[in-house]
Amino acid sequence: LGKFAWDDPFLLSEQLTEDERMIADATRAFADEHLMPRVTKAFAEETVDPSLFKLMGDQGLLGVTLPEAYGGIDAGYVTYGLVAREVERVDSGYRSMMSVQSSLVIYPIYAYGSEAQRRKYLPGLASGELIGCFGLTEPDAGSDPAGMKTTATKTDGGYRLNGSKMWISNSPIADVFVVWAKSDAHDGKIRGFVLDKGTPGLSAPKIGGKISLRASVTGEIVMDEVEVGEDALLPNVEGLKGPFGCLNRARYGISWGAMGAAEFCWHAARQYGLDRIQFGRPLAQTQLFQKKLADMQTEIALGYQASLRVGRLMDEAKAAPEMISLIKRNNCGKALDIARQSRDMHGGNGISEEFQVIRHMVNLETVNTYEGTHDIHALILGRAQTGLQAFF
Ligand code: TGC
Ligand code: FAD
Repeated sequence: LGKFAWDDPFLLSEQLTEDERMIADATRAFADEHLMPRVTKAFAEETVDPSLFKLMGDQGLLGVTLPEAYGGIDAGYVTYGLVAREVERVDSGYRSMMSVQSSLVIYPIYAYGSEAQRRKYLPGLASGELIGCFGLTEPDAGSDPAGMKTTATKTDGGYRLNGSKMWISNSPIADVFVVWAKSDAHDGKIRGFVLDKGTPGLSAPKIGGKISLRASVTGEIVMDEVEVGEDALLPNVEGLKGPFGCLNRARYGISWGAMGAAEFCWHAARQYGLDRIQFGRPLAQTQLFQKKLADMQTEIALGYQASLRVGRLMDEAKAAPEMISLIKRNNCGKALDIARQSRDMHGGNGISEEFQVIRHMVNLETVNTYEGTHDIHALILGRAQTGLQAFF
């Protein structure tokens, strides 16, 4: 008979390669040393430390799937997921900073960019010397990005961009802006552009007052007659499949990351229940408490197995977007439930920053919403099994 490890019920670690385990362990040590000590203050003060990008870059966390020739570590999607898990165990905002840089900025420049664009941007983005952001969402186009109003108008030597993007991670501190716009030179189709900070007409005001994801900065991108050359256009993709190709990767990483946050909350609830005595015995010795722990353990174990399966398929180029919708939706929804339960199981202490679970809980509200809301992913899965479009 096999031995049961309560904290690794399906022996996930045995399903990883030696390299995957090594990078996951190194990332956990990095997160404990560099991220955990900063997060409570960063969240409380709603400040982001841009030097974290350099630290993450030095650790190899920003270019996990990028070939070495461009500054990456060429390590595959399972590794990318494991890194997201370890970073989000500390805070969803830190994972957000990292996954935007990796999946939403480095990936489109690598996959859709010219060789000159790759050489210009990728090494700096992978090392964290440059900070990137990804502008798809607009004030009037969130779940329905096809409704975007941002335009690119052909000029003599390039394009003129007008429009605004909303809720953009990293934008106030970004050097590199990947933005999506409808281009009149391409029959009104959506095209990607790479803009540099400091270009006249380009600004990125911060959105203040967030009660969620406060350790990651979020802003707008305002483009007021921004003139760029032909070399700003991402030449190798057209239409919504451009941004969605990036989102597939980020959503997959989020499925691991959300489980990392949930895992933190589960372990915290277990420890709290062992330490806290009420009615003459540990809370963890009550049936209700144990049922909640069993539910957490079950959902997290199943969630990781599903993400691992999809990660292996991604590494074999066999993953379908609907598989990613399934795990993004499931793992974010379950993680949010687990964080709420853990908050409750901590009683009054559960609302204190010291015990951290309420920070994860409010962060996961964002994680359940961005990159396709819980319900939007249900509609993607509903369409895939009925053949019927229910978005409109
Ligand atoms: P639809 O007609 O379904 O598709 C339009 C075109 O796109 C292609 N496509 C995909 N390609 C690759 N991967 C996917 N997952 C794809 N999904 C669709 C599709 O084949 C088609 O191509 P073509 O060549 O035929 O034109 O599009 P729709 O307009 O009906 O879209 C419906 C819907 C709801 C699925 C979609 O719009 C959606 O997913 N909405 C959610 C929006 C979203 O996720 N936004 C995320 C913004 S970025 C963000 O949140 C970053 S936060 C990061 C952080 O801080 O960590
Ligand atoms: P809406 O689309 O208005 O949705 C509101 C509600 O209506 C949701 O519950 C939704 O599920 C529901 N709904 C919508 N359509 C339907 C339908 N057809 N049927 C049934 N229900 C429906 N975007 C970027 O481009 N880049 C970023 O870096 C980025 N970072 C973000 C960071 C943060 C902190 C946040 C909060 C958001 C970020 N986003 C980013 C935006 C994010 O992707 C959007 O918020 C998300 O896609 C939802 O869009 P929306 O907010 O406009 O909500």
